Amino acid sequence: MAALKLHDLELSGNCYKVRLFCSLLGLKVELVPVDFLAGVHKKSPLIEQNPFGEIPILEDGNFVLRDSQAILVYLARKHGGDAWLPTEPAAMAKIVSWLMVAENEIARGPNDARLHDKFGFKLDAAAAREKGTRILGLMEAHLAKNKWLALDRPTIADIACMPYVALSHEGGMSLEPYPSVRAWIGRIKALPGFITMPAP
Ligand SMILES: N[C@@H](CCC(=O)N[C@@H](CS)C(=O)NCC(=O)O)C(=O)O
Repeated sequence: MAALKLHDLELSGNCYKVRLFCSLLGLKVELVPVDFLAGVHKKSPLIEQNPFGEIPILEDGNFVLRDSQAILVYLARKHGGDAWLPTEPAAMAKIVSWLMVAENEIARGPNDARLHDKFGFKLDAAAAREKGTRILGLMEAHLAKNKWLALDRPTIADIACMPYVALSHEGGMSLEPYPSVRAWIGRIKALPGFITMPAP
């Protein structure tokens, strides 16, 4: 049995980034599907594991961790040495700056637009698409000059930011105007161990 257990939702980009990173690291992880529509993540026992009422939740033995970015940090440092999250101050800070983008601009942009369009969440879709357009433009400019987001190699910055950017079309935002962003997604897809998100 795998030591790692992930409380998971197939269509969640936040869960997918954890599944993807486990695969890139060659880690076995037991997936525990959460009945999201039934609100299982809002009830005991999951609500005790994550009082925020959200998934993903990772269990590593007795250690329980919420938040996809925090989970990437944990797995990178526990299993990846310096490859995906080095501790050299400048490198680490650059990576963290992109983890913040995943949680802020991307979450409130393409992710919110998708939640509205695909899952019927009551969100301001126009505002989400405006934020989405801004961050996609910023990423396009950055990736026109850089192969990867934070360092000259893939890091957890790329894994944290990619899923909801790649799913932008599900929130009514085409990636057509962003060739460097599309090329970057292609480079992530070419990494050994890459797995896709299941088709909806
Ligand atoms: N910051 C968290 C956000 C997690 C999150 O929003 N998860 C969604 C699923 S993708 C969720 O569980 N939402 C609770 C709900 O809408 O009831 C992370 O990165 O893991």
